Amino acid sequence: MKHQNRNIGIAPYGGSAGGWGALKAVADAIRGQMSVKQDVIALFKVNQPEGFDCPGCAWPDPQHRSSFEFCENGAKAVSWEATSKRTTPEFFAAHTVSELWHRNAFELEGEGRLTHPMKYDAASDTYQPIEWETAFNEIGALLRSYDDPDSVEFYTSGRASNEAAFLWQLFAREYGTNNFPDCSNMCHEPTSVGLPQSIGVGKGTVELEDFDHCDLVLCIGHNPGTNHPRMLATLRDVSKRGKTIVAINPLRERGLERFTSPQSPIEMLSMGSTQLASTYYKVRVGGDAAMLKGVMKCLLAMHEKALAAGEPGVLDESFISEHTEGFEALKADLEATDWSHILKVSGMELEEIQNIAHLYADAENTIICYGMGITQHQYGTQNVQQIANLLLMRGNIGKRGAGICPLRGHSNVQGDRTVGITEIPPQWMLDNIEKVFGFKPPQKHGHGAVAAIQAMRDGKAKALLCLGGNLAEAISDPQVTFEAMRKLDLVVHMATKLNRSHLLLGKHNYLFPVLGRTEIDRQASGEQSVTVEDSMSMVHASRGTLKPASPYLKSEPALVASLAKATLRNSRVDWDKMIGDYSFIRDAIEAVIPGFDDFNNRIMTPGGFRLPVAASQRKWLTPSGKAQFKVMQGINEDPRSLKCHDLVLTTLRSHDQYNTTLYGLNDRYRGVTGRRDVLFMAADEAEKRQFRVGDKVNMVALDPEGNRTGRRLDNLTVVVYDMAPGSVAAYYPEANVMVPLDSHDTESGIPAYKSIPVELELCEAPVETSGALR
Ligand SMILES: Nc1nc2c(c(=O)[nH]1)N[C@H]1C(S)=C(S)[C@@H](COP(=O)(O)OP(=O)(O)OC[C@H]3O[C@@H](n4cnc5c(=O)[nH]c(N)nc54)[C@H](O)[C@@H]3O)O[C@H]1N2
Ligand SMILES: Nc1nc2c(c(=O)[nH]1)N[C@H]1C(S)=C(S)[C@@H](COP(=O)(O)OP(=O)(O)OC[C@H]3O[C@@H](n4cnc5c(=O)[nH]c(N)nc54)[C@H](O)[C@@H]3O)O[C@H]1N2
Ligand SMILES: [Mo]
Repeated sequence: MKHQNRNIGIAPYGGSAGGWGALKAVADAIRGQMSVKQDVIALFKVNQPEGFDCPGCAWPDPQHRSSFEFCENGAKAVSWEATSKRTTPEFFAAHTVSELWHRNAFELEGEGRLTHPMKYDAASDTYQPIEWETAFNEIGALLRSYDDPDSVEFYTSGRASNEAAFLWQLFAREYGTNNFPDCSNMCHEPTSVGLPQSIGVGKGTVELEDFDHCDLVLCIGHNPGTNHPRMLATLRDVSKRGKTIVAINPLRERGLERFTSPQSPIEMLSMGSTQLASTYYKVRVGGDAAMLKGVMKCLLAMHEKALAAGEPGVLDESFISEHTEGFEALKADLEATDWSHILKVSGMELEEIQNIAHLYADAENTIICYGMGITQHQYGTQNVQQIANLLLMRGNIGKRGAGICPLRGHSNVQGDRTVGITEIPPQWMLDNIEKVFGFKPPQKHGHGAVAAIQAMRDGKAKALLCLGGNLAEAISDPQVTFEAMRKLDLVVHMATKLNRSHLLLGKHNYLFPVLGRTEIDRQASGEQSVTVEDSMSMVHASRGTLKPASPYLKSEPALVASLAKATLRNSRVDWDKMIGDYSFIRDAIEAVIPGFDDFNNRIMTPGGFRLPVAASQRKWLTPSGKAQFKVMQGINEDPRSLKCHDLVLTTLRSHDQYNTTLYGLNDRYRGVTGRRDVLFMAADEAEKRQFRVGDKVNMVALDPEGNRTGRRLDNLTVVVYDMAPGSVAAYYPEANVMVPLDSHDTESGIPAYKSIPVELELCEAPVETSGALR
């Protein structure tokens, strides 16, 4: 095969997603990380009514579960947490922080679970153990010494449970700030900001059962084979019902094409598979808004043509007039957008866009799923709103089998938002906190993730407290971010495993080990459960079953409460009561956040309960009470790439990673083995530049004028891949050096990780792997 070269770890993948390959990958992961006894107990309890919620993704669980829902990447996430390896005080004593800084994510997390509370000692350049109480008192004293509560940043990663997140926001707000940078700011913020304007709620409107009744699923800009593997079982059922799945993605992703269900003995034994997407359209990176406007423009034309012929139109006019506003403005915008522009920016053929419009017009019920391919752009919010527009045109929101389905990332990122982790809190939330707890929370809006880094860069932030995550590597622009973090006075991390954020030192640094989702959490009243909310607003309980990795671990809620108690003098919150029995935290959530009525009882039901999503009932919580068609100016979701249209870079996840956590160096479905320093490009693009597979190239970022910037990633290995021309792709987080901090969505602030104008040059002689590509 022309583009094949096994010696460099690049060879096309011929199999389906799932199947025996997935079973083998799990077996390898478990052998590497877990003891056998634990793995059996752990895996069989994932996403079971009495077990723990899988930390892998936020896809919901089917109500009628098979004995366990097998998922390769869920199993990897669990075995990674339940590892028998430990990062002990002896390990820290033997390695200076400067030395550890040169290790990559794979090596750092590969050391295993953190076991003791640690504090950085500058004299020896090592982390050293510290007593919990001493650490709390020191941190409390520092936090009290700052004049301005807004100089402290409270970061949250989306793994935190509702209980931990609720206490976290309570602590920060009683302390006096709404600074809540969180991973949602880098993920589905355009959904949280864009959908309330469109349909009155910042969440998806579908339930899992809707997939049993849909006729068409459009999958735009997400990669379920890797990132939401349990979704493949749902798509397989849609396909088996004879319904249509259309994938719209710059890269051909195996997980969207063919799937072998490990739950199906017939498929497994016959080496068979189910075809998923019936049609696959390769949109250019950053071309979604153009494609969506094109589809809507086709619908308008089809509608008018049908009416002229005396046939029923394709738009749902009665829905539009009864439930929406702004249609005329949208229509005028679509009419003013010319086809040549749409085709150029989307990189698609007119017939392809027409085909999508016809499939959509023919379907009674349509669901549109989308992920980071839509949100992580400079106009990510407007992108999301174009999807809502398309659905509203045919009344596809608030009816069975139809709706909008943002695929959330972290397993509780949606729940954290629901219970108050937001830098732009609604007034009712602040009022309820005041009513329930008797202190007045700050009214001023706080910092999201980018604003928090800007505050550090500008010397305005004094402290960063992180409830999980790896902010330094997850956010854009490491050049600016790393230096910004080094200016801090106080840095506190609560984590399960060591990562590079922990090695970015301010003046006072603490690293605290926490219990993971898989572990037993015992407090004064006995073993505790926590709760999480999935992508479809289902809230359910999660209870760990494994022995904690170390006797010194604290649960996240307990740790947050200890910090709050040590910091806040005369706190109005009874922290000990809530920590003794988490059901009191849930009572407090119920009192503050609408929709959690009878919370403690309702989580006793297997599968939990669904939070109300008004738009699902066609109740539009917008100022006018109607759903809104939102006009996007122009069609370019990344205006910075307007003038230099040659090549745009997108950054994505491999099959062997969980965000900044690397389980390994393979990307099985894309045919890459043992390396991450690759650049995916279409055959045409490679040929145009006379690059061959395996060639080494340097990539340079361009500014909006098309001039070269100082941002570059050197020595990337060319991988020819079936993907849209005009686009290249590299892995996150390595490629974050290409994304400037101030390159973000103007409305939601999400970093524009997914279309960066670039230029390539052939390396004459391969240079040493660049510093950024570790
Ligand atoms: N195993 C595993 N599971 C995960 C994660 C993980 O890292 N590993 N991360 C979790 C988290 S936090 C999240 S947010 C989700 C992320 O899940 P996804 O949304 O699937 O995330 P990505 O891998 O960033 O990219 C998604 C897809 O977008 C496509 N794409 C890139 N640019 C564009 C574009 O401009 N337009 C369109 N239409 N498509 C584009 C890429 O080709 C890729 O297939 O997964 C969650 N689940
Ligand atoms: N270029 C580019 N950048 C991106 C993205 C992209 O697509 N492209 N995606 C963005 C997205 S969608 C997201 S969500 C962010 C991810 O941002 P983060 O959530 O900040 O990052 P993670 O890599 O998930 O964090 C991993 C760390 O979390 C800790 N951890 C794991 N489990 C637990 C736990 O149970 N409790 C606690 N306290 N800690 C735990 C471990 O120490 C681990 O090292 O990255 C964003 N960055
Ligand atoms: Mo995410």
